[in-house]
Amino acid sequence: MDLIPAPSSAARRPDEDYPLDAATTLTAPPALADAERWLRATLSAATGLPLGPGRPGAGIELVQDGTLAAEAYRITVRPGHALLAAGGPAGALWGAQTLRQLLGPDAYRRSPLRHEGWVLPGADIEDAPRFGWRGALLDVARHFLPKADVLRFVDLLAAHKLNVLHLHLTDDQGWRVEIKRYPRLTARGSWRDRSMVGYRAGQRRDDRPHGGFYTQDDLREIVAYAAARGITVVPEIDLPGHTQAAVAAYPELGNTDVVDTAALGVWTDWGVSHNVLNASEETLRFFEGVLEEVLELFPSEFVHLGGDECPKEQWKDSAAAQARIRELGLANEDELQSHLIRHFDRWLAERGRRLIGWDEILEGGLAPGAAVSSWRGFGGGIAAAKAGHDVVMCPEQHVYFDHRQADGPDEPIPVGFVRTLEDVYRFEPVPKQLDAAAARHVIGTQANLWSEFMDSARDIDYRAFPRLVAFAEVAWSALPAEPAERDFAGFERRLTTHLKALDALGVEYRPADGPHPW
Ligand code: TNX
Repeated sequence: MDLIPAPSSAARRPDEDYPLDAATTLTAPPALADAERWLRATLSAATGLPLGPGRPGAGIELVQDGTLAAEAYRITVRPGHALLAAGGPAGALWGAQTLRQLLGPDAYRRSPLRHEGWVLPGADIEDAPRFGWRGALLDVARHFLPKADVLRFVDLLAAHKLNVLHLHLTDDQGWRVEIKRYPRLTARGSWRDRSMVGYRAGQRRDDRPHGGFYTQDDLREIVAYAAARGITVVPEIDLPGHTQAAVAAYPELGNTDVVDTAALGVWTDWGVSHNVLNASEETLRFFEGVLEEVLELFPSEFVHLGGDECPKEQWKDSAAAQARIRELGLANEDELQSHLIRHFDRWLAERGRRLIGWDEILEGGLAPGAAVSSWRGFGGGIAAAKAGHDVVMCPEQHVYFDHRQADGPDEPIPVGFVRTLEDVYRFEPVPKQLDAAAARHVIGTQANLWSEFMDSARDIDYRAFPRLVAFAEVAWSALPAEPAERDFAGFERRLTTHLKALDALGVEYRPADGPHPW
């Protein structure tokens, strides 16, 4: 049956196949309407079968089973009846994805190649995820990704049972979220003079302007579309560094006693800009205003406030920043950053949300309720988990998919570490240094797609796939904790079938025998 990610258990019953036809029905209780709607729309487009409404006990039937966890499901396929029992709406959506996979690669097309021969193989499947946070980050700040491509990426995440889309919405090089009370953030902050793909890697330098942003309605649509597929969208508003686009739009946010921020544009270089936020009360109020609108758009429990790579030079040189440090009774610039993060940690907690930030937020003292995205290796995540903070493991050495996946000269842009498909398959998110209690704080894992060197959905497909398939199995399935004991050859065999599904979906993954001419 070649299922990916591998389910907890699956037994094939060759004598119990269920051939589908025009009379096959699809039934579900109202609580599982999202899964029912997705399954009917997707499978009827691919097979041409109408899958009209039916009655319990026959056809494809979705039911809720209170004994299962919310994301867990069980599938029993017998002639004339395919029963999908799920703990809750999410479990039903993951089970629905498995039903599509059981029908084979052609079930991933959007128009039928044939109208007959659709067979659900007789089977007993039980399944539940290992981690509750199975994420992918899209960096839509360095290069804007049009809404239609984001929605397509959501479908691809769902197809792999990944359940968190972390949207990196703001950075030095662009501000991508409409904020009604501060229109210049997008009017000025969403465009820059150069697109810069390949700049520094020396391959392609493009002096065309680049930009774009999502309206609030676009984001509401993305959030709802993702939710109907089991995916939570976690927004990131990066601060106090990675903020030159915001400072260019509103110069009073910067360190005006050190640089002429009114003369700044949106940054047209990679790396980290020194033009960071000032830490005044006015700046805190400004970002509270931003976040009020962000909270209205994104119902996620977690809100990501970045906190990474904030150069402190301007704060060292700024009389205003030094006065602020004294006024607050702080020791240094690191503590000033910590003060900002703690402020927003409290602010979010008062509104029933939780702050998550990159592991730099550990420096200068971590806000009490904050969770950490551990990106500079495992160290930050280990320290945070031991201190009782929740952690999402996304070490750059393992799951940065902007990094190249082979060491040949033909790879499109040779940046970062080489991380092959096999490396990703052998990535273990829970470090051995954690005892059982601390390990429970590793709430999940995430693959990050930074977009300095990607300016299209094609580029993202190439970098993300097939590694995201291996990552999905790491995040979902109960693989041996010891990476060497994982059956990579078995995964590769199942992947052969799955790549046909990706072909049917139109995903331009990196072929095993090397890149296409670039
Ligand atoms: C580090 S991960 C960054 C990003 C870059 C990425 C490039 C993190 C918190 N910061 O800003 O895009 O490396 O791989």
